[in-house]
Amino acid sequence: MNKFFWVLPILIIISCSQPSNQLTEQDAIAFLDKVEAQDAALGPTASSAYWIGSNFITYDSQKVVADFGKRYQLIALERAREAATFDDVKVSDSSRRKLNLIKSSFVMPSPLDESLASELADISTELEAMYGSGKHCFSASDCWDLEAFESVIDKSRNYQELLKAWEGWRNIGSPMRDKYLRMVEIGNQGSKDLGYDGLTELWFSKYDMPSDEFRDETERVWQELKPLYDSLQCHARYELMDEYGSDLMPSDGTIPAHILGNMWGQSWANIYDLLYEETNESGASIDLTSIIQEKAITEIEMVEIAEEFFLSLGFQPLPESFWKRSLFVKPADRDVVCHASAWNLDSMDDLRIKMCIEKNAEDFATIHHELGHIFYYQAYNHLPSIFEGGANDGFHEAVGDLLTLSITPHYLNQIGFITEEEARAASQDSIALLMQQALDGVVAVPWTLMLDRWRAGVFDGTTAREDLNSSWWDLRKEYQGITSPVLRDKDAFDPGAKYHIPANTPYTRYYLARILQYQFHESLCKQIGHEGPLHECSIYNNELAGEKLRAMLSLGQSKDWQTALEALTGSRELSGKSLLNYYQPLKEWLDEKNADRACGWN
Ligand code: X8Z
Ligand code: ZN
Repeated sequence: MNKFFWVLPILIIISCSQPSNQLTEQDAIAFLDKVEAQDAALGPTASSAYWIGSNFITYDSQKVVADFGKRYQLIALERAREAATFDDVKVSDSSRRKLNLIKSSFVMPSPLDESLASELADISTELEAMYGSGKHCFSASDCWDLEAFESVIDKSRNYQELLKAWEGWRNIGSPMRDKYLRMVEIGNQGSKDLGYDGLTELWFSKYDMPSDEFRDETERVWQELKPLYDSLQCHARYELMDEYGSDLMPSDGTIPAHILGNMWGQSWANIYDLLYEETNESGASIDLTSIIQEKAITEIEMVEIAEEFFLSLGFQPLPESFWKRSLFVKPADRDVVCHASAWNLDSMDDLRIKMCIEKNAEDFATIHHELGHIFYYQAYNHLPSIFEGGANDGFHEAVGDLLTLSITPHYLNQIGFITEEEARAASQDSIALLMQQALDGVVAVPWTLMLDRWRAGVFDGTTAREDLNSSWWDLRKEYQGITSPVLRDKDAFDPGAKYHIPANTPYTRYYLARILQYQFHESLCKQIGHEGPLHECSIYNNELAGEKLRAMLSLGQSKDWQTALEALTGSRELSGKSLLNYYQPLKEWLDEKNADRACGWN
């Protein structure tokens, strides 16, 4: 055949289609401008609707939230579709990043279908409200909410009383089960429509690398940290065995989940006395909860103290509206989502936190955590709205946590919490301080990793419907060496008793934060010339540390996270080394303690 016969028609098609509808970089810029304008117009009202929905859980507020949820979902899906039309158009790096962010900015997408979007919004809204207003009644006049159950779990040393509270709260999970599964079904369909394999791929594709590679990275770092966690788990198990007796301890090397001083066993700070003080007669440990209570520091003062830390680094004071519009104390007369959160309502300076603060050390740390989000917002709110976000979600979670590493005895003396004498005594006992930090920071590592491992299995179908709860406990055992104290009912849904499951908040972010906070800390401490052990370094009052931190925060999500990490630390890699360096003295102490113990679980 004459070659011109088939070449010619193609040339004609190409030349005909060009002038009328080929997209250009100008079109992409116009589209991105439209998205920005839409965000500015719709964002603040939607945020107010969500704020009301979380602050006043009522029939009507949930209707409004579900309606906004549906409408926003449809808008975002239309945008993602339009963004994809620029896939082959040559645009600047910055526009390309914006287009990619628009295509992947979903947590639980529905298909582009009014009725499925509506069903999904109804279910998600209902699940979060079920958690927020969750109560378990032992009798008609004896109903307990999460905070009531936590007041037992956090403090009691009575095995049976603890068990009753632990099981009591988990009753709220089972009614969520079928709704959760339906939500996942719709979310998977929506993810496929967006070009992903499903929700798992969507969730793990947000880290500037292919999802499989990211998963391997998280696993690599976990293998670095596991020996430290394992030695802490072993020590905890032996000390708890002393407290509760070996009859009550499982023989497989694990710890029952309800005696760790926390509803989910995710921080063991409340059993610090059992794990350190009782056996070491140091007497010099700092009990922040007692200090806060003895000094009669109010909830708002706790927030002011945390704000002052940020101001000492050169951040701008929080606006008047923050103090007026935030929720600091649990209201007595209505249901609210008490789980702490930070809000950026108008991408300018309407910044708020919502928290049911209790006067204790745990909430003092959580306040720093929340203000970390707030000052991140403040640092990047000058950027185009598409770039308003953390370098990745782990960075957003790590900022406030970074500061908690600087709450050293010397810092506590500087802010008048303890005397110079007490600070000196506390500094003598570095294991006490490291143990207190580890019961939060090290304990969180496997927990924050296993939670999304569970979700990944549910999302991609490798976990069968009937194994939903047993796979949760398999993973808790595998990663944390923690087991359920009782056989769980066949329709139990224990993941539902943890906020982030019904609320669909991805959790790998906290895993990343737990690692990044030490990378940030070690690097800043070096840059400000700190010499000596890392746990003695505080960046409080250090302008240079503040500048370095702000330089990274103000990038928002305009650059990949590796570039942001490099800006602060000089390294582009997630690494467990800084965490291990920080806890090195504790690891040695634990190894000595555990020398003759049978560690590990099967
Ligand atoms: O959910 C939170 C914050 C809000 S972003 C209070 N955190 C995780 C949790 O409570 O489970 C902080 C630590 C981990
Ligand atoms: Zn957070």
